[in-house]
Amino acid sequence: MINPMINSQNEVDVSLWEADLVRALNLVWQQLPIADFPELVDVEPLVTLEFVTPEDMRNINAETRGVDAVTDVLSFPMLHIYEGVLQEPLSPGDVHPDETGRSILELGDIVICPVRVLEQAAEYGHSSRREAVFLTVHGMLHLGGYDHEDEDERERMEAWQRHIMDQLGIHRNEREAPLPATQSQLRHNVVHTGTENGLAFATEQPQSLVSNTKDAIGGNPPEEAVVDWSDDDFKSGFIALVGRPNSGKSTLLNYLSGTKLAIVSRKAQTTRHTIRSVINTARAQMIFIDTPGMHKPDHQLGRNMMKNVWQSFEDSDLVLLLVDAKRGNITSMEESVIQKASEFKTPIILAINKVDDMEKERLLPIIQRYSDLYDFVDIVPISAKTGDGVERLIDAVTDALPIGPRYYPTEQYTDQSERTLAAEMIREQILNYTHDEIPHGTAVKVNVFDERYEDVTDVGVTDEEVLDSRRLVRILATIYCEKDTHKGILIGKQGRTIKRIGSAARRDIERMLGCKVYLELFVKVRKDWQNKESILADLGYDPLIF
Ligand SMILES: Nc1nc2c(ncn2[C@@H]2O[C@H](COP(=O)(O)OP(=O)(O)OP(=O)(O)O)[C@@H](O)[C@H]2O)c(=O)[nH]1
Ligand SMILES: [Mg+2]
Repeated sequence: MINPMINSQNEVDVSLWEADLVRALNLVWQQLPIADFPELVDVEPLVTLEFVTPEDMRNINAETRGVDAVTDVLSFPMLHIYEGVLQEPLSPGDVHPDETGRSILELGDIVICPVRVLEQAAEYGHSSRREAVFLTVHGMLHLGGYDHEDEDERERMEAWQRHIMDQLGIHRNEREAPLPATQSQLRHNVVHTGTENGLAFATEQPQSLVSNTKDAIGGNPPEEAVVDWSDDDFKSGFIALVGRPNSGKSTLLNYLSGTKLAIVSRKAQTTRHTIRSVINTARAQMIFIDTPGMHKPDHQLGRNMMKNVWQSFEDSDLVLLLVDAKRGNITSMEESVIQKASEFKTPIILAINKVDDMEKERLLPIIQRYSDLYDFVDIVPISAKTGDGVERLIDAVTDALPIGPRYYPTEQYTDQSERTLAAEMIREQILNYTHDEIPHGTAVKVNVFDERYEDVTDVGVTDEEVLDSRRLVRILATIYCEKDTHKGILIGKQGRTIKRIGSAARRDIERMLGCKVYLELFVKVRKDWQNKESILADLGYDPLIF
């Protein structure tokens, strides 16, 4: 347990924040892998929290970083930790006894400028408590070796930040009075407060999937989620997200849902099965269906994937065709989408994606080419990565949907189980760490998903309370590949590759589940598995019946 040393030498009384800041420090610490380091079991970690005046902050910033400006938070780690993992053995001097004889490990200092806290809270329109906690979480993640030097690191750090804030139940839309703390209450709230800007995802959305994935779509609505949409103009419907491999469908789905439901990679044909995500706004409920990229299949897996694309599309109220702006040419696949949609009289919206990565002048000719081809309901340039244009896309989708009921309670925003997501997160790391034909020839099956809970014996505990008491999930998974040589590559020299895949996947899965994960991976060869219906069915890659 971190019992921070707090030094406050400034004009703002920080005592009101203290309890929350201590909670925040401990929540971050408990989730860092280093906290489980056997040598640290009996050691007390120490963090110093310094609250300084703007002048002092400017001086510290100038002296330590050469930046002559007031800033909100600075961190000074004492240990060499990278993303929660100690990078070198502790030296005897790192742990020292305090006056009561306890062994203390100094993690470092977090320096905060409370005047900046108040200014930023006012600027962002949320409580000063939220701002102070946010900066403390940020500072503590730095002490735990998280950084934002490059894009990937920044994404991981921000994901943790959101996750911790969510666990703390301190949300961005909190004004000075606290909002309900549970995820279900928050999501309930998001839908209502969403009228401010019309978009649920634009307000802070819980990062963790824990309570959402627990009930797959189709379960009974929890009572508190029943909202009376007695609005005659309320829209709803199913939207098939289709397009070539790599056009950014899964990136868009993740952006819309505010969390990671679908894995993403630079390699084509990343998505293998359809994934539903329910997006609630004040005006509509949209069920987006991410589909595998459209391609000419050369094995049974690919044929099943394509069957699912066409099936999801036939049952949809709207098709959202995504094209990559950098590949402005129209393909025969896109032409068949248009033809099929016309047969079914399903409207199509065209989204031209990745506009963040192209010269603006190139956009107009692409729009022209596509509008000459077909009378799309709308053509919207977007960046699924930065979110540019997505708000306008949501408006266009809402306009094009029929008047309809809310099909799903706001509690449920995906049909993906935690087990499936865990398997996908392992596969994503295989895509990251291997090349050539290996990523496409592998599949992942979770064989064991064993959850350990603290004793929750109270009568009437909620699902969220049960999930909060989950301490560990033990996952055993098998990676299937096609050849012995592939198995060797997946394992790597002295098991290095499989270790990397495992530890990166474990971190992602921990973030998703909100608790510690023990992950063990096995690699097995199953020749020609992509053509064997029974294995495909076992892996969940059979054609779906909608
Ligand atoms: N610059 C930029 N890159 C993007 C954008 N959207 C997606 N990407 C990148 O494009 C690549 C493919 O993204 P995915 O979301 O996996 O594409 P997909 O359409 O789901 O691909 P399949 O599942 O293979 O059909 C990834 O490297 C993404 O990071 C965007 O708006 N801008
Ligand atoms: Mg995809």
